[in-house]
Amino acid sequence: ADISIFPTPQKVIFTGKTFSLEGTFWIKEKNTDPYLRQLLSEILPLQKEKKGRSPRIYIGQIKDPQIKKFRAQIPEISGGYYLSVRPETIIIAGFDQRGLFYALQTLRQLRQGNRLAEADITDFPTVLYRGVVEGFYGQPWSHEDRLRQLRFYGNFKLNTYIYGPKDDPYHSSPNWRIPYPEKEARQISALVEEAKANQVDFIWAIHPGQDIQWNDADRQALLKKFEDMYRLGVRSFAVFFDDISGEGTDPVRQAELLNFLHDRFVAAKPDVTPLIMCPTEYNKSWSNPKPGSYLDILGENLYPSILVMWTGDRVISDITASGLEEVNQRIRRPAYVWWNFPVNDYVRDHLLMGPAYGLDASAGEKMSGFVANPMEKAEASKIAIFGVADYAWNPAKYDSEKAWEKAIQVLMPNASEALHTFAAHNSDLGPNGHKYRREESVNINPEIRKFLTAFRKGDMPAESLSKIRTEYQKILTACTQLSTTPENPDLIREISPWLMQFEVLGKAGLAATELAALSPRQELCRYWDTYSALIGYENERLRIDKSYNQNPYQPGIKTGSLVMQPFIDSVRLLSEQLFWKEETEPAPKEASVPRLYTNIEQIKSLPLQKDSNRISLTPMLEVIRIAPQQYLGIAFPYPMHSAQLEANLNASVSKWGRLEISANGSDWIPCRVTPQGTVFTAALPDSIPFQYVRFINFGPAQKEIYLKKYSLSSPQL
Ligand code: LTM
Repeated sequence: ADISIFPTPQKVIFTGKTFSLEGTFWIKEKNTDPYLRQLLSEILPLQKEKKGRSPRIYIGQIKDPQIKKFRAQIPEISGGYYLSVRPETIIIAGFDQRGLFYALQTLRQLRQGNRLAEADITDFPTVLYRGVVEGFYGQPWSHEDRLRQLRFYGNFKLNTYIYGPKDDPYHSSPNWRIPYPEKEARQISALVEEAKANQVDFIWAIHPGQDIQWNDADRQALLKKFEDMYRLGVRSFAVFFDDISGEGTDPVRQAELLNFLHDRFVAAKPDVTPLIMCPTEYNKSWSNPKPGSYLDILGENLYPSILVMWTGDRVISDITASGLEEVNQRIRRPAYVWWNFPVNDYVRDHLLMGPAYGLDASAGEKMSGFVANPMEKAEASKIAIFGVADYAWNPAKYDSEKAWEKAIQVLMPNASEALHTFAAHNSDLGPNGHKYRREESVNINPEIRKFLTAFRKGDMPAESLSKIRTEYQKILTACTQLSTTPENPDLIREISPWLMQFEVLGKAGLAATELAALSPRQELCRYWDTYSALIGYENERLRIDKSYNQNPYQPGIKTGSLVMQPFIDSVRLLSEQLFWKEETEPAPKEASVPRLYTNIEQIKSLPLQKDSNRISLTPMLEVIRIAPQQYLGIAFPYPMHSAQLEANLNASVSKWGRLEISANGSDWIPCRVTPQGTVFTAALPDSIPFQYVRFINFGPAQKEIYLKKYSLSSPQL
C-alpha cells in the first residue's frame, strides 16, 4: 500500500501488509484515560471485552505499568512515541500525554478505508516547539478560523499557537492595558480549551512597546493583564517588542521587564510555562553588529529560561543553520524562529500558496522553536503551515514539494488537482520592499520562455504553444471545479476574488495563444476578433483589481503574476508590433517611468504604486530609521509642473525634516508644507519645474518614522 505519514516520522518500518478492521479491538486496562479511549474509538472499532481472537491494544505513557515492557522503545522527549501495529497486537506508547496523542494521529493515517497498515514507528520531534504565530497586520483571524486551525495543528503534530494579531487592540498599544470585553474573553477561553484538546499550547502575546512607560504603573498594568488572561485559562505568555520606536526599544529595560514578569508571575504559578519575547532587533539586517549592543545586552541580561524570537537574516528570510549559530552566540540561547511565511501583509494583493521552502535541513538543532506567521486568509495558509509541521518535526527528511502536494490533498481530497493548479500559479509575491520572491508556475515556465524567445525572432513553435494552451485550459477547468466543489467552503470563500481573477487569466491566456498562432496579414478578421477579446479580458482583469480587496496598502487581486500574466502581456505587445509594425510605440523603458529616489538601504527595493493621476511609495509596516542627510522621494523622467504631495510619516517632522524639489538632483529648493498632526501636505509650485522631490532629514540625529503615506498627485501622471 502507498502510505505516507505526515509529519514524516523519524523511523518507520512498514511490513507492506495490511489487515482488515472487521473484527474489534480491546484494551485490557479498565482505567485508560477516557479522552484517549474516545480518540482511539474514532479510529478503530473498540469493544469492552476480549472476544474470540480480537487484537489487544496496549496504550499508555512511559510511566504506566501496562507498557512497561516497551519502555526501551519510547523516545524520551515530549511528544515522542512508539507505535507498533500487527493483526494480533497494537502498541500505542507515548513518552507523555502529548506523545500518546501523536501516536494516535499517526495511527489514524495508517488506516486506509477498512484496513490498517502494519508498521513499527519510533518517532519524536526534532524541534520542541512547532506551530504558528498569528502575528500579522490586517484583519485578525475569526474565532471559527482559529478553532479550525487548532484542530489542524493537533492532526499534524504542531504544539504551539501564539496569539498576537497586530490589529487586535487589546494586544497592542495603547489598549494592551485594558481587559478584553466579555465576548472576546469568552472566545479566548474557548480557544484555550480547544488548544488543550489538541495538545497545543495557547500562548497569549502582548505588544506594549510603542507606548510603554518604564515605571511601576506600567509594570503593574502588564502584571494585571497577565492575571486577567490567566483567569481566562491562558498558561503561556509572550511579550513582543517588534516594529516599535522610541523609549520602548531599550534592551536593558526590556530584559528587566521580562525578568520581573518571570519572577512575579511565571515562577509564582506552577502551571505557567517559560516566557517568550520578540526583540526589537529581530533579524540580522536590522541588528546592530557592534559587540555589546542590543542583542548582546538581551543575551546577558535575560534569564536563561526566556525564549528569544528571530526572523532570520532579514525580516522575511530563508532560515539557515549558520545564521542561527551567529545569533545564538549573541543571545546566548537557541533562537526561537519566527518565520515570516506565508504572511502577505506587505503584498496583500497576492496569495502565497506555494511550497514552504528555504529551510535548512540542518537548522533544526540550532533552534528552540519554529513558528510560521501566516496570511490573513487562515484556510489558504494551511498549505504552508502543513509544510512547517513537516519541517519542524523532522528537518533532515523535509521535502518541500512532497509536503506541498500532500497538503493540497489534505485540504481538498476530491478536488486536489484543481487546487494544485490554483496554488501552482499563486505563489510569488510580486516586487516588494523585502525583496522576497517565490517560484511560480514552475512546470510551464520553461516552455513559456522557450516559446517567447522563438516568437520574438518571428518563429511560432506550434508544439510549445499547444502545451501552453493546455495549461490555460487547465486553469479554466480548475476554476470550474473549485467554484462548484462542496469541499472546504471556507477556503473557497477566502480565495474567491482570486478565483474570479484566475478565470479571467485562463480566458485571456487562451485568447493570447490563439492570437499568437494567427497571421495578422492572412487572417485579419479572426486576428482582430481575438485581439479584441483579449482587450476585453484585460479590462475585466483591471476591473476586478480595482473592485476587490481594496485595502490601503496593496489593493487589488493579482494572480499568475510571475509567469502566466506576463506571457499574455508579451504576446499582446509582440502581436501589436507585428500588426501595426512601425506605428507601434515601443514599451516604456525603466528609465522613462517615475522611480523611487532614496539613499535609505532598508527601503531601496520598495515598489511605487501608480494610480490614475497619483503615484505613491508603497506603505511599510515596520519602523524606518532615517539618518542625517538620508532622504526618500520620487524621481521623474520628465519635468513636473505642479503637484500635490501628501505624506504621513507617523512623526512630527517639522524640526528635523524638509521637503525639497530639484530640477537636476543636485540643486534643491525647500518647499512649504502644511502640517496637521503627523500628516503633512504641500502644493508643489507651478512656477518651478522639477524632476525630483524628496523628504530629507537635515538634523544631526537619526530619526524613526513609519511610511504610512507618501503620495504625489498631478494631472501630468
Ligand atoms: O516579523 C515580525 C517580528 N514582525 C512584523 C510582523 O508582524 C509582520 O507580519 C511581518 C511581515 O510584514 N513583519 C514584521 O516586521
